[in-house]
Amino acid sequence: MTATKKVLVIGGDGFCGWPTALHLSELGHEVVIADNLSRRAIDAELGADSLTPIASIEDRIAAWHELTGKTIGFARLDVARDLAGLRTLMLSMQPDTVIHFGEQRAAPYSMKGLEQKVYTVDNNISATHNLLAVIAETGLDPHVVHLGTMGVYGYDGDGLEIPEGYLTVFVPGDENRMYKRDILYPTNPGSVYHMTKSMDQLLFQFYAKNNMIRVTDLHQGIVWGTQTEETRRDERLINRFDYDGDYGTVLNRFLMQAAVGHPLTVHGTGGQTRAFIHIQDTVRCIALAVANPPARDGKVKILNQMTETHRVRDLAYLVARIAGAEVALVDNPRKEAAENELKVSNATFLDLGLKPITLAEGLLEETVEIAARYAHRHRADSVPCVSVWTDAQKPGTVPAA
Ligand code: NAD
Ligand code: USQ
Repeated sequence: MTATKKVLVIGGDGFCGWPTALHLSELGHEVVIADNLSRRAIDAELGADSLTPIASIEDRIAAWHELTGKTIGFARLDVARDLAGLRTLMLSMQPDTVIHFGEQRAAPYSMKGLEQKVYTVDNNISATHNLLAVIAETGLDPHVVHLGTMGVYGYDGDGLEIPEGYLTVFVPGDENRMYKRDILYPTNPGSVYHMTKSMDQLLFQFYAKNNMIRVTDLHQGIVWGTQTEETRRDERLINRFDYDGDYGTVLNRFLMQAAVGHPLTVHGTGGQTRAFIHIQDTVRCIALAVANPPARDGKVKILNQMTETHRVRDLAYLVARIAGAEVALVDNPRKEAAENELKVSNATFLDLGLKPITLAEGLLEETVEIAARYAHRHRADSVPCVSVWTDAQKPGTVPAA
């Protein structure tokens, strides 16, 4: 039996946040979502939309109540800008756990231009810092669970297994003495978005040391899939499925492209190796993190939340084989290593009992249940990746003053 907790889910209307809120409510926790609905606003700005028809947050919550009798609270709140609102909510709710998903999470969007770079840094750093500063100032004692990213480690690996957050180094000193240090694994972000997640790590490190705030930072890989046990109970609970060039993650993009007969857009040679996790496992991992807060020892607990690694071109050929699509090698809009190796330790979640869903099991179901079923809703002009990493890749030259 799970101990019931009061859980505040910041960013609980998003792709990972919504199914997490439902799962925690299903487990008997008292859940409140705080979200400023910026993700829906960015869809409108980009002229993009979820492939799946997502209901409004009010309708989602009402449907969950109708089906289960359980209540999820909702506060429309910008945690990056409304410091007083965040403080009031925290004091009135007194959460045992705060799960922090509330950041701008698309690397291509963060590289689109001046405004998007500045917005991503302002939003993500202020959201994280406001939360930590409010906890420190009020003396509240929630366990903070943050969704970080595997991308903080960088992707120029040569096969060294990436540990869970910390690297033990030995530095030779005087008189043959060796000094041992546990340091944060050196960050090597590949986009402005990933850079904000690297900066978040320092904020967590400081507040854990200075205020003894208990923080679990989940370094998550690329999430694929759409539905979880809870979201598939009713169409009004359906999760979002991003496929556009900014927010669509690679595997979901390939599935949708195959469903509409678009060649699968492999960047460069497709030699990039990345870490992946199914959305159902995301939700399970977060429930495990909520149930297992770290000791109050001044150190952030960092877990790698991923289950498999794959090379992008292998994924493309796998999807092409299952769905009968063509593969196209397109110019890479990003600045990233053409090929990399990736080995990752995910020992903690496996030790806590996670039984991962593998690509081999889940891919066909996802193709039929979601990509093919909602293919008619896609907007063809949202498919290409138009955000580029360097000015040299942009057509035209110097912008107007
Ligand atoms: P998402 O964009 O679907 O959801 C984020 C939610 O946060 C949205 O509902 C948005 O409206 C809200 N939000 C953003 N800024 C806010 C603010 N200032 N105040 C209140 N709400 C705010 O993203 P997601 O895919 O659900 O990702 C959630 C978290 O998980 C992110 O922090 C992301 O970095 C991390 N993550 C995601 C993936 C992935 O593949 N989707 C992988 C690794 C890590
Ligand atoms: N890619 C293609 N074709 C496409 C789209 C992407 O080849 O059509 C390639 C990219 O060039 C990249 C790889 O696929 O090499 C992954 O791209 P992605 O968009 O799926 O993932 P990424 O930009 O890294 O971001 C996503 C989430 C982000 C999260 C991150 C986890 O949007 O929130 O932090 O995955 S990780 O990649 O482990 O850092």
